[in-house]
Parts: sequence; structure tokens; C-alpha cells
Amino acid sequence: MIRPLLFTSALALAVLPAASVLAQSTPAPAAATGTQAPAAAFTLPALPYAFDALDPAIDAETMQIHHGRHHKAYVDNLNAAVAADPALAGLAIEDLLGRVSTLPAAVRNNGGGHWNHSLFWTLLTPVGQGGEPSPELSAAITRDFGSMEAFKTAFNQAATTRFGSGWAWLIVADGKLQITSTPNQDNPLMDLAEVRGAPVLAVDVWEHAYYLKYQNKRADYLTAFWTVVNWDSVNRLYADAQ
Ligand code: MN3
Repeated sequence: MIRPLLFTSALALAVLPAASVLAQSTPAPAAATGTQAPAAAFTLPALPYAFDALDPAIDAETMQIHHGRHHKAYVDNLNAAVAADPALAGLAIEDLLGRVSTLPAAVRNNGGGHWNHSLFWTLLTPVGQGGEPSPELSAAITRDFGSMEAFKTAFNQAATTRFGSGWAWLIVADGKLQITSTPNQDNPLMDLAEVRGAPVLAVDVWEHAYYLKYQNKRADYLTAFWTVVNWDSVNRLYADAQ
């Protein structure tokens, strides 16, 4: 199979703390399962905190619906798409994303949705518990954006100007930090992404991520987002991407 150089399975595991839950389970031998339905390939990871842990930045009802309905739907629909094509059985999510341009749209939309949300949950943490950018990350931000303030302004700009639904990303590509955004559930691991790289920070700007509390005020959601960023996770992802 063709794999992008930057995203070996080993790196993908290192990049994404939730990767263990992203692995497809090994199909049980048919003889042993009898009439049982096969186990679902991908599973919904548990949130690493309570639904109300991000309050007041992100309210509990939004988190419950976002995780329990939206993310779960991506998992269920991805499993259905993979089950429909025996050639995809057992493949890691990163392998699917790396050649997603050759696969059905259901894999692109739901595989992206599953990977993006699995990462996103780990990038958030209760107010006051997120730590600070590491000296290494801070130095790279200053090098590539001028200052932390300039970085946040540029990231917010990418997030607010993403028309409709999508994501804004901080990635490492060619040894440098870059900001990019993707439509829908696309991400920088996909072979069809305009800008490819290793994600270290991301924000979901679909309305389902913020509409209950912020309605159409995406900028206010972004202001709140910065108060719940888990810099310890971001630092780790940055270190792993080097
Ligand atoms: Mn979402």
C-alpha cells in the first residue's frame, strides 16, 4: 500500500493519543463467530473529561451531542463504509486517509470526522489545566509567525474565514509551523488536502461545535476555545512531529 512519508503508522500512533481506539479490531474468525455479527471495526473513544468539564467555554449539552451523536455517527458510518469494501478491512485510519482520494466519499467524510474528533477531544482540557506552550513550541511560533499574539490572530483568521463547515489547523510541514484550514471533515493527512502536514492543534468550526451557546458568533467561540486548549497535548504533538 502507498503511505505518505510523513505518516507512518508509528508516527501516527505517537501523534494521536487516542490512536489505540482508532485501530480496527481484528476480525474474529468466521468459524468462531457462528451467527454473531462481526465486531465494529472502529469505536467511539471516551472523552478524557466529563461533559461539563469545559464549561463555561463549551457547555455540557454541546459536548454530549457533539461526542455522543456527531462523533458516534462518523464512527458508525465509517464502519458501514469499510464493511462495504473487503479491501479496506483491517486498515488503520491513517492508511485510509492517506489515499482517501481513491476511496468512496463516505470514507472521506466519516473517516475524517472520526480522526478529527478523536484528536480534537485531546486538544481540550478544563480552564486552568492546559499548561503553557513549551519553550520549543514557543520558539517555533515566534520563528514562523513573529509572536504568539500574531499566531493566534492568524489561526483565528483561518478559523473565522473558513466558509461553512470545517476546521482550522496548526501543522508541521517541511520542518515549519503552518496554519491551514480544510472544508467539511477533510484534514491535512489526506492525500487530497491543499496543504499536508502533521497536525498539532485544531479547532472544529462546524456550527454543531458551538451553536447552542454562541449561535452565529463563531469569533466568541474561538475566544473561549483558547481558554481550554490543552497545551500539554499540543507540545507533545509538536515534539513528535519533529
Ligand atoms: Mn464536530
